[in-house]
Amino acid sequence: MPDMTAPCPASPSLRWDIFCRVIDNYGDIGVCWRLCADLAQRGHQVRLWVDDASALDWMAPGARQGQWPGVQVLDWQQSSNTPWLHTLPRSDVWVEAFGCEIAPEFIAAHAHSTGASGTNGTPFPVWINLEYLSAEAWVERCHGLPSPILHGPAQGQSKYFFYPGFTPSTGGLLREPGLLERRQAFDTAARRQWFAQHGIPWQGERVVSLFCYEPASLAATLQSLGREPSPTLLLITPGRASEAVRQVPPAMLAHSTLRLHFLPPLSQTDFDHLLWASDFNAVRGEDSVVRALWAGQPFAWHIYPQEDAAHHNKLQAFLQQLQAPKAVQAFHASWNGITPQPVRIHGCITRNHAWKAALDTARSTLQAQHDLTSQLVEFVMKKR
Ligand code: TRH
Repeated sequence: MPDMTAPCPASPSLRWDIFCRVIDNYGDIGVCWRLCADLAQRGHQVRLWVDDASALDWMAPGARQGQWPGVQVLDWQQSSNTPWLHTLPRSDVWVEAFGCEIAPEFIAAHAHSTGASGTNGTPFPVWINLEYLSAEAWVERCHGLPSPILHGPAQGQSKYFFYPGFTPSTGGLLREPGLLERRQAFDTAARRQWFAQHGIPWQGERVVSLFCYEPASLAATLQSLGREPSPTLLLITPGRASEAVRQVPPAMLAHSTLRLHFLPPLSQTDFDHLLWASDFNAVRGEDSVVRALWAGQPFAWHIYPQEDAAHHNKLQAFLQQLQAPKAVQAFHASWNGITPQPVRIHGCITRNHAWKAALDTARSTLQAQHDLTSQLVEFVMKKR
C-alpha cells in the first residue's frame, strides 16, 4: 500500500503566483501563508501577492523581509504595475484564494508574454480558484470544475475550482510533510519546556486554549468549567477571544477553579505548539480547525458566521463528517449561538472520551488521504 502520508511522487519545481486579499480576521492570510510555506518546503518558487501582509510579522516572522527561502511577499498594488510585471519571470500557476480576483493588468501582462492560448510556445499558467473549506456534500461535485474565461486578455482559458475537503474526491487538507511526526514527538517534556519558554504558569492542571470570536455561551461555559473540582488553566489568544473573555462578568468567575492566562500573538509554528500542548482546544475559522484536527486533542469549533446563516449547514456537515457524539453536537449548537440550549461541558470539554475516540478515527481516515498541497501540484501537472 502506498504511503499516503508522504507527499505525492516528486514533481518538478514550479513557479507560483498566489493572490490573497485579507477580508477580516486572519484566515485568508493564514491559509495562504501555510500553502506558500508548504510549496516552498517542497522546492517550489512562490510569489505571494497580498493587500495586507501585516499579520505575517507575528504569524511568520521574517516573511516580509524575504527570510523564508522560496517565498517572496509582494504588495498587491504591484500586481498592476505593468512595466515592472514585464521584468518578472513567468509563472506556471496562478492561485486566486477565496474568490479574490487577479488584477486585469497582471493577466494582460502574462497573456502578452505567453499568448492567451500559449501560442508563443510557453503554456498559459494553470489558473486555480482556491475555495473555502467545507464538509458539505456539494464540494465533491464542484471540486476541479473548470470555469471558462469568456472576456479579456485570457479569453479562451479556464480557471479551475479547487475545493479543500475531507474526502478523497475533494482537494484535501493542508498537511505539510513531517507535521504528524513532529506532533508525535511533542511529548510531556517538550510540552513542559514549551510552557516554560512562553512564560506560561502551568501547574500540571488541565489546559484549555481559546481562539474564538464571541461565542454565545462563553460566559456560561467558563462558569461551568470553573465549577469543576479539577482546575483548568485557560490560555487565551489575543484579539477577539481576549476581548470576549474580558466581557465576562467577574462574578461568574468568582471562587472558580479556572485560571486565566492571556497570550501574545504567536507564530503559526507556535500556534501549533499551543494546540499540541493543550488538553482541549477551542478554535475558530478555517485554518485553526484543521490544525486542531492534526493536533489530535478534543476541540470545539467556533465557525465563521455568515449573514445568511449558511454556516449552520456547514457546521452540521463538519460534525457529521467527524461522527461527533450528541453531547458534542449540543455543545457546538450553544457555542455557536444556533440554539439557546443550556451549556453542558461534559462530553465535549470534560469527560470527552467518546469525542476523542471519534476524532482519532476521523484523523486516521484523513491521514490516509493525500494532503492539499500534494493534490494541488498533481492537479496542476495534469492540466499543463
Ligand atoms: O482568523 P480566523 O477567524 O479567519 C477567518 C476564517 O478562516 C474564515 O473561515 C474566513 O472566512 C475569514 O477568516 C475571512 O481563523 P483561522 O482561519 O483559524 O485563521 C487564524 C490564523 O491565525 C491561523 O493561520 C492561525 C493563526 N494564528 C497564529 O499564527 N498565531 C496566533 O497567535 C493566533 C491566535 C492565530
